[in-house]
Amino acid sequence: MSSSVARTVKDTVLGLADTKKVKDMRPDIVDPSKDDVGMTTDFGIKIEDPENWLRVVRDAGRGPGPALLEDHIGREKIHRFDHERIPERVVHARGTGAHGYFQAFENTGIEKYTLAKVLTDSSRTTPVFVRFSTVQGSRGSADTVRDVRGFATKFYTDEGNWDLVGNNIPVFFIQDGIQFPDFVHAVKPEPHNEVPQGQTAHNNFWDFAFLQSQTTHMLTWIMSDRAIPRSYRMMQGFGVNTYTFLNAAGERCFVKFHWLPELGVHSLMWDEALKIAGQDPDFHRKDLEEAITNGAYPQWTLAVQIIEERNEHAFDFDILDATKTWPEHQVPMIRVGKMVLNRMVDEFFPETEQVAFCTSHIVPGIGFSDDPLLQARNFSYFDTQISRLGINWEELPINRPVCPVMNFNRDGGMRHKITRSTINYHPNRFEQVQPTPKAQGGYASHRTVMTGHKDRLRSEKFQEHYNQAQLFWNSLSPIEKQHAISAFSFELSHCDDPLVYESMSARLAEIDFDLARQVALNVGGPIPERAARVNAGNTTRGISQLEFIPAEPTIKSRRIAILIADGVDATQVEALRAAFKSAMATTWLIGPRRGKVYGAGQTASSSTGLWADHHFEGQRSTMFDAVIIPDGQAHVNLLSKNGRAIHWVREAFGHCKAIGAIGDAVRFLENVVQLPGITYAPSTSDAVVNSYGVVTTSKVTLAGEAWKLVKGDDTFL
Ligand code: HDE
Repeated sequence: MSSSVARTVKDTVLGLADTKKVKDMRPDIVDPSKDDVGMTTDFGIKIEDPENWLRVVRDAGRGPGPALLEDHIGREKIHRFDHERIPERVVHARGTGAHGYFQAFENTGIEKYTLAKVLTDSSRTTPVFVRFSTVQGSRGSADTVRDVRGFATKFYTDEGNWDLVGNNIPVFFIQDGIQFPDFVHAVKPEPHNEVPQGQTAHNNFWDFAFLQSQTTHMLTWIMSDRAIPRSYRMMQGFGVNTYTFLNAAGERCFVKFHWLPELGVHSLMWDEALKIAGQDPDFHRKDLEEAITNGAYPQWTLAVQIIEERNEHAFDFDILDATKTWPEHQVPMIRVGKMVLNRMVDEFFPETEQVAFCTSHIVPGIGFSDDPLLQARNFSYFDTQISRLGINWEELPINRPVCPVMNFNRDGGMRHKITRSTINYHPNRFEQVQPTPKAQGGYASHRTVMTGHKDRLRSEKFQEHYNQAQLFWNSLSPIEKQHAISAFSFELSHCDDPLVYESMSARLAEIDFDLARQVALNVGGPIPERAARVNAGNTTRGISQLEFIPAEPTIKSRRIAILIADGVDATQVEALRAAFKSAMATTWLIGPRRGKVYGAGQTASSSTGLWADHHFEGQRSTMFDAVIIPDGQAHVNLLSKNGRAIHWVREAFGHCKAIGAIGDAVRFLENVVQLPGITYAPSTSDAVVNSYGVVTTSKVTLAGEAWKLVKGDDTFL
């Protein structure tokens, strides 16, 4: 009964999410809450007893004897269980996904470059499925580790599936796909002891990183705050590789894809990320689910950078080199559409685990470039799906296109489709299944003249590895630089081979003298006397997270804790909750115990009281974006004697969170918690201001959303 009620609510909330893809999958959905059949085996016979194996009963007094292999029902159950696991993804094993849609903006002018209808036709809504992931850790690893995040989008277009398989960082470690297995072996847990999990902080990774100086630019990104996002919803996404667009006139240009999050780009602090990894390893997974189920649908703008074919060689870097960005001051962004995620999956395994992306899945109007990393990816993704899911993986509900599929590919393990025809080849005497001419939508590769000789090499510009690492570094704000210095120091401290940490900290002098000196001091590397190369101080746009603060900061989907104890002003708490709810933030009452907490004048015997969602230990400050302490003399007295409550607020302060106090609670902050640098509002006001934000009874402003980018006070952690 209760589950069918929950189900109805979910469907209503997500009514808008009925995209063509969601409808396409509907026949495959079974719903036990609507079951009118009862329990059956996989071959459909009704089961009478699923709890007792078939046994030999010798006589009534002695109880049952041996279990019989004959029990086909018991055997089937065990067989199915024994084979539940499939290989996890060789990289990006840990992830979560959601459904949504993409819609092109009007009048973008993008048809000048591409004939891809998904990008040019603003009247269309294209269903999407997005899977976010970490890279290094296995399926059960924690969400908040320092790592690149995968951002893979499957567009179910009317012209076939387009998979934009990107990351939250615009460059990659290596330039040529032939090195991918070496890179992945080096980054993954070491082979002798399978350590460490969900971390790059080990000898083998930094050994490879040093020996392959092409990694340098990427290293600066993963040691920045980008590698510890606050939420998947607050990350940029990048296609990374260089693709091509083809327009109706047959002209080609080069393109890079970008996702810009509506909520801005925000990160955790490192101390916070470390703690959350233990306190709630599913933090990002739950965050996505919480936002979508509350109707705060995450949204991104798709933007492209375009370089016309004639300008391919006009830059001092090779535009096909995946370790380079196209700096925004040189190549501007064109915003082409928006993506909204508005529906969680019904079941994790058949959707999120079985979704399979392929960079080789492109639609007319989009093509590849000669980027050697992309070419290798085009081979690798299809190949890995065969070992993960079998050759018929494209028939699985989550993977199959929403447009017709018709060809003579046949058979193979686990074929689902049944084709009614005497013909399974082309050409055939009945002219069944004909190719489509380009003019009517057939995919045609760009006609390109090719001459050359076979060789294994990279172009000259691929040999330059430090310019953009330095550009990135220079473009960070001072506090972002401090965070990156700490990150390099943490990682290299975990390398115990001096050859590794000494050589790598010396390499940093190629980027910046100050960076190299501070890291060397921290980790015991050789202290450089001068920079290894001149730093002219060039900067570019689109690097510092400060640039991604939304013009109108919002607390939509933010988690706000209200600290309470007995004697709190319950009416005020209710008012706070209502105000935050109307701003689409979630509020959580944190008290001395989970259960009833009584406001001034309320008693256990009356039916009044507030329900605390968690006790102070149950959910730490790390789980929230802001904390507010309401008025109430007795409650403030109780909080003042509670070490955990005091630490709660101090830790929130250390993590640069907005903290608010009302009435008597101001005294708690001032005299007991003793936070430095706070301007206490006049006693008549209900607001408290600290350098990290403003909290009033109706509003939380997270210091212009730059709140994580000031240096936290370590002494409070
Ligand atoms: Fe991947 N990558 N990759 N990768 N990658 C995989 O495919 C590979 C690269 C990315 O949520 C695998 O289905 C090669 C860059 C994401 O299911 C595998 C090379 C970027 C995901 C594979 C790269 C990515 C993967 C493992 C270098 C950012 C998760 C499982 C030539 C643009 C997709 C799978 C999901 C997954 C190969 C480099 C992003 C083995 C050979 C660059 C987001 O095929």
